[in-house]
Amino acid sequence: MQNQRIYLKDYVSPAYQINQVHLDFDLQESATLVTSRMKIIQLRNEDLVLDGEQLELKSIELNEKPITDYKKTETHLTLSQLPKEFELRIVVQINPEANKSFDGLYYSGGNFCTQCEAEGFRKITYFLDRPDAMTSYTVLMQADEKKYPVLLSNGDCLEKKSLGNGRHQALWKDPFKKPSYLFALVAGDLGVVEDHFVTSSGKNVKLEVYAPHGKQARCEHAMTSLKKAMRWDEERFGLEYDLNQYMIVSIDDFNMGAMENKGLNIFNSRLVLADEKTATDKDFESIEAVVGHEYFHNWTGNRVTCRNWFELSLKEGLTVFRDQEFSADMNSRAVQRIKEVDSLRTRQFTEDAGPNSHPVRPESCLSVNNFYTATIYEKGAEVIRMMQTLVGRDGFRRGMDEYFKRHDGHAVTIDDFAAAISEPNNQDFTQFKRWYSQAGTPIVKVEESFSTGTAGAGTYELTLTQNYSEQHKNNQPFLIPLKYGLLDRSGQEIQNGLLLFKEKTHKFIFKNLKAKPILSLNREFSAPIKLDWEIPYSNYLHLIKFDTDTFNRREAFMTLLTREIRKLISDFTAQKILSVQAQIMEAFESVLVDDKIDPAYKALILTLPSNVVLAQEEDILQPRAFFAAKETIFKSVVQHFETQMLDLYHRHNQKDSAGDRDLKNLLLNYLIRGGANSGLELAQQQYQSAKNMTDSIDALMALCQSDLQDKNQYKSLALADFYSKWHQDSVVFNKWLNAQAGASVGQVFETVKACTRVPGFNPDNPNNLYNLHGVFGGNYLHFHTDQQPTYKWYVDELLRVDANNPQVAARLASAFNYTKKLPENLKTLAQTEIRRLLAEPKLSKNVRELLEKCV
Ligand code: HT7
Ligand code: ZN
Repeated sequence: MQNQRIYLKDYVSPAYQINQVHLDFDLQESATLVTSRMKIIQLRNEDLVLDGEQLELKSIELNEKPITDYKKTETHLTLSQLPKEFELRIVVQINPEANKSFDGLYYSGGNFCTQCEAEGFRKITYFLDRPDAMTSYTVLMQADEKKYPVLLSNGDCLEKKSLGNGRHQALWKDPFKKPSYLFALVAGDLGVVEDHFVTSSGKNVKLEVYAPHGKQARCEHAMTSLKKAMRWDEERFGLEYDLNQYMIVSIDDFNMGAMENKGLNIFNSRLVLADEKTATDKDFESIEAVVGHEYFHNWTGNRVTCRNWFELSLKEGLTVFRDQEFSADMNSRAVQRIKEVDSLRTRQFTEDAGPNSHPVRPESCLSVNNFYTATIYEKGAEVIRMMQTLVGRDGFRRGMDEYFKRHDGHAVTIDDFAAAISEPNNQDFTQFKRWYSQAGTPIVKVEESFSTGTAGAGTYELTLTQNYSEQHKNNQPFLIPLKYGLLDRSGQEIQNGLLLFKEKTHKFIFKNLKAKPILSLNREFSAPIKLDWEIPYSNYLHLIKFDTDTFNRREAFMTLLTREIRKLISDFTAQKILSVQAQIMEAFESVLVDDKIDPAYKALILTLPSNVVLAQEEDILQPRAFFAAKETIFKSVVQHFETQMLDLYHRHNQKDSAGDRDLKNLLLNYLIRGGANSGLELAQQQYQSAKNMTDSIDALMALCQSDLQDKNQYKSLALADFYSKWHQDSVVFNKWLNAQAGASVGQVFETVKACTRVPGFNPDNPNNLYNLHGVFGGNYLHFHTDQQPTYKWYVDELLRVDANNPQVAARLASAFNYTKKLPENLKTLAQTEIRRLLAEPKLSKNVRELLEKCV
């Protein structure tokens, strides 16, 4: 049963409907009693099969009479010969304190809390734990009055009273039907920040952000973000909040980012708690985005939910698209789009090129928890964005209105969504929907030709061909919407528009042109594809200077750099001397000296492509070659432009925006990696004088990347200082772990192991594990080595974590995604360890499903 594959094609709707459930929690740390009273009707004459795991069954009553003729397995409870309509009362006992999976009801930092998506509710009580089973909930919880003064659940609190015996209770009712994955409960001793929001129709909504006492000041940014999100959803999509109260609770032990439980969001503390001293600019940005994301789920996910987990992208892809649009409206749209695409390329393109490639709507799985991928989320969002491009912004709004009109209160499919968008816009999405069913990143080959005519009547022919990688070679052509522009030699834009590229090969013809234009293709990254297109250096330089599309202007720089780095990688492998071509320095200069470029945008232009993105194009992953190639670029830039860079650093150091800090800290990194002693001094000064966490951690990170002779021991002093300031802070401490696990120099493996032994490190805490183990697993240079037993240590740790928390172990297992691309010696070492892991009989299906494909 445990390791059985499930298939989308096998979907059948539930045979029973639980109309109402009343849950009664008697909360005790190690022995909580959960009593459920369900009003159920039979829809088909079949057995009732309820999901339930790790539950100690105490009693079952059918219409108030105890029954004993049921079948119980480790995962299900089956009842037969039931009437058409009945009430079922089930009592179970659970142990929240012993639950280190952070799934179901668990105990963290002195608080009870829940995580039910995707299948956590079955660890709380027996139920139809599936998203298409919608039920009305009331919840009565009782707990120790002193230890747990705050008692929260979904919806409205109808009553809260003392029981006079040191315990108290609260009764909550959620007026909306919901699937079990949206259930939530919190009991604890928490501080709160309160505010309110008046909706467009005049309803006054109480807003509350809960966090440990003393951390309320760090909740203000989350609260402001929430209010912005509420207003934005009204303005952009006409969607108003529907309950009287909206609560956010910050928890330290949380497997993912946050959870959109109806009216009671539970958040990983790193995505709530922020002030200048403790959070970076990037943290502030993420908090705004994730608070928005969870809020937007109230309509896209909660009011309209998924029929089953194969349809997960229905809510996640759409909600990521909505949070990206929110961030674009709150910040710089150009910068936001570049960051989205960088993340897509780093996370999703890699996934699609690796052993765990899957379509946005997968067709089978072992563990539904493995569905929470970049493909479902980020590629899912790109597919929605393409829909908007096809029907236009107003058309998309029309479609969204139609979607809620048709499906509010229901559990539906991606096909239902696509129909709601396409039909009111008179479009046929049949071909377009291949984006949901076919995996892989299309590779579009670009060929250009120009024939000169008489008196400005030249013809430009653009031939596009769709190709797919070997593992996706059976794909049928996608409908690819490509925004484009044509520039002339003086940099003027001649025309722009949208090409609908539908066939395997298509020739687009542009007539009446004076000369061969310079093409800017896939503007704004209108389709999630790769371009197979080599253009002369001079064209890149032209686009860097003149493209009006900010995305493609940076893209030209990035492509130019990627080409150069790939050449350096191949030169390194061939043991040639590495040197950077003059045109690259010309490109750097043109950007560095251009004062008209916004600093945040300039920082993005100057950022080198990530190793994971570079690795996608290499057949064999040679960590040393990647490192050497980048080092060569850094050194060359610093040799040419150290003075200009220092000047720029100081100019932006005097200003105080996030963009100024981005640029200044990027320059600091260049100076350090480029071997400039000035960089080391600057990093030390910046660390000492930092007034905010961005400057402080970026200086520390820069010091961790330095291989300059550090006679004053700046690095170790700064690390010791940071540790002593922050090791008791559960959020900030992660930055210290991250800086060391991601370092490119020093005894990184030894340091990582030492970090697991310091006070402050919690070996069960997901954030600690992601920032230490996860970051080290992504450190090409120090993880992939035959000089030290890094793989053995990592597998030992995976086994340890998996025994308690398979979801976190599965995320950490991604370190082995590239195994098949490693050089032979490393591949053998890694696969030996992976096989040892797979031989463990108790290994979770989460980890097994991912790593089976790496050997
Ligand atoms: N919908 C939420 C998903 C989530 C989750 C899934 C599996 C295990 C733990 C989890 N915590 C949150 C988050 C979101 O996308 O909004
Ligand atoms: Zn989500």
